[in-house]
Amino acid sequence: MASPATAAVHDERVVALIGNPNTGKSTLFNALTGLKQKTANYPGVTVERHTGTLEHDGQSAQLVDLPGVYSLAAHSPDEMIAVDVLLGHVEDLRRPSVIVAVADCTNLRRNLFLVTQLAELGQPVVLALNMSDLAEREGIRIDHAALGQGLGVTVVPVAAAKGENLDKLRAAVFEALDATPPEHPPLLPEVHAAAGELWARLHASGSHLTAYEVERAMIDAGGLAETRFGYTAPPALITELEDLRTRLAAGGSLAAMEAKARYARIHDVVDRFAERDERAPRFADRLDRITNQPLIGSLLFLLVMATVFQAVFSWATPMMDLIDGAAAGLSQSLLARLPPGALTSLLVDGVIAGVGSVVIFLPQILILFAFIIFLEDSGYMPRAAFMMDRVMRSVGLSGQSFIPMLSSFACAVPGILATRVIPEERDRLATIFAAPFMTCSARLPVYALLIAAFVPRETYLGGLVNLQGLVLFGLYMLGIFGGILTALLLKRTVLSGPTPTFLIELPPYRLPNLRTLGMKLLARAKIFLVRAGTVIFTVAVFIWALAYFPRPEAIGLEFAEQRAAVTTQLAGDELDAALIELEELESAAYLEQSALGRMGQVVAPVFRPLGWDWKVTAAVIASFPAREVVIAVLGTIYAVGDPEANENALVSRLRGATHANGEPVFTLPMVIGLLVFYAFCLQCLATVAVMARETRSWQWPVAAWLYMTGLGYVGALVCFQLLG
Ligand SMILES: Nc1nc2c(ncn2[C@@H]2O[C@H](COP(=O)(O)OP(=O)(O)OP(=O)(O)O)[C@@H](O)[C@H]2O)c(=O)[nH]1
Ligand SMILES: [Mg+2]
Repeated sequence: MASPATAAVHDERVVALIGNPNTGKSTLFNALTGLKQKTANYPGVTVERHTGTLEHDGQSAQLVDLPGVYSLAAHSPDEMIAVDVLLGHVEDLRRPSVIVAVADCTNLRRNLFLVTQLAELGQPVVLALNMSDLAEREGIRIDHAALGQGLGVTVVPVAAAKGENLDKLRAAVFEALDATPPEHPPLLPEVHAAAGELWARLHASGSHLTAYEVERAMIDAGGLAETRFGYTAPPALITELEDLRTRLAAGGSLAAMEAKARYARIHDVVDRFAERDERAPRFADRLDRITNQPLIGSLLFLLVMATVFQAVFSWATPMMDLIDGAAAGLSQSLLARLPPGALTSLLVDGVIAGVGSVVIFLPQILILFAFIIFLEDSGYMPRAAFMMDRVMRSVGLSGQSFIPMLSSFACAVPGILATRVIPEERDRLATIFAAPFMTCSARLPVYALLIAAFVPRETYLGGLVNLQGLVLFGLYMLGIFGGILTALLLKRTVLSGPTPTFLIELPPYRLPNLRTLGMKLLARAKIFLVRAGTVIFTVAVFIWALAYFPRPEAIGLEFAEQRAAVTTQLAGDELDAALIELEELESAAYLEQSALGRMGQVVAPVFRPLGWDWKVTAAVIASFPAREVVIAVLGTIYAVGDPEANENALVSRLRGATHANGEPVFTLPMVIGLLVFYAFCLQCLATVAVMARETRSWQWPVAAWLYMTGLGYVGALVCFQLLG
């Protein structure tokens, strides 16, 4: 029973974007559809398929962005996705009617390996020669029409990052939709003929594999196609495939024969229709040589990291003061205009104090992301991974685990998705476990708040290094060590296996495009603010209600009596001081009797050994779904408990918080313990969910949650008890 709407979606023709990794497929996808898939200057950024709509002259088609592949012989999960989409093996997506092959024109010969394979699939191919803006600088000249003729495809030069020539590409794609592709003579005629015969018999036995897949199964020994063949073919045909392969390869391998024949054809075409000047080594090449030296590279890496943390504190302050001032001004004017009562408290203590205390961290988050985006787009990421390969090897992993871990500094969710490029399941699981230890951008506000409140603002080396930045750096290191040691533990026990090899193509260094950087930052700011306006807003209001109600009448009556008593006994300044103290005591009494207060006091004993009072306990527990919520909750709890709501920022409220006996709650050992707790604990529902999806189990995420929460508790306990 398909409704007209779903029928329309099914009928829409599919256009697939495919090419080598890092050739700009996602950049092109974004430019053509207006969507915002992640792009960066290293291979393996896209690991899933994404769909959008391609429109031209009133026509439309479904455009699919795919993970990069070097050839149609798939080995890792992300490559399998790409090949399956091309062959039409995905349930809710028709087989592509047109293939848009994206190639980097500065690396033509290697890119054409895949392109010539694609041309043999039988669908029309449009070759988008991307990065054409760099061609001139690199001394490259291509005769596009002739190249297209030679390859049997339509060639359109484009510059996806600059949006150049996209209309021509659109026109070529829609023209190809209705065209019949030219015939391509088989590259290895004998193999092709043998595969055709084998397929005819396989088909008769009821298998749905295509002749092309049988040919690939024959050529790519040990690849995905052979595995598939093994699933569907009767044993006699499996033996026959192996016999045919041995006979046709004549002592070598069919894959090598294919490569030789293919490259001969490619060289022939490229030699005739493309030219490249000899060029002097560019600045980027020289930079590459320097940064790839182990010692200089490592020092540079540390320097880059240290700069980020300095910047997070020193550059953000003016902006943060501005937001802080605006929030304070807003609460003051509300307090002055509205009568005291539940509504005023909701707005001032719930919304402004709760959401405001999170929003204030926007500048710091943006500075962090500006650095991350710069590192990703410049091409530094895979180099860092390459350098860390040795370190990772010592724990049984390799540099391939490092990029997912670095991505987790933004957020563990894309970090865990990025592990799809890891072929071996054991290594992938160990990396998935390590990823949530990396300090994500949601931990940053928590660290920044506690550091700003309890670490003195001291600078050394003439203002070059500040203590707060140093402590933040230490916390990031703590996360890295926690993650790496966890991976080591796993690789030595349940996930033991050989250390993987690591191969990654180093992209050229590029100066990131300012417009792209700005757009990505804007997208980040939007994500952060939308989160503050929805999830955090809801939690803040909910927690405010729990902290505000019920309000027993007895408390009001008791304090009214006391107020009357002091008014008769005291006068002048003494009276004012006494009244203020009474007001504070009254707020505290209400808070303690509130629903939140009572619940907090029930759970508090569990966390008392860590030096936490019930308010901290309540805030930490409320932040299990999303860790940055702790700030909103602390903001609300301390605002409800503090009648001077107008000018006390959360930082000074935390400094003044005391236990019932008058001792300060936030002592240094307690704060260090709390920081360690946040460094280790898995307080993120989204991460747990993505772990479940990617491991296709509940055991792994549950184990990770118990392990990380336990580690956080013990870490905080040890800090408080040993340092206290
Ligand atoms: N100079 C220049 N850079 C480009 C162009 N198109 C893309 N880039 C850059 O190339 C890098 C790779 O772009 P992506 O779109 O992530 O590449 P991809 O092919 O999707 O990569 P994977 O998903 O890893 O396979 C990014 O840093 C882009 O900014 C272009 O036309 N000119
Ligand atoms: Mg991509």
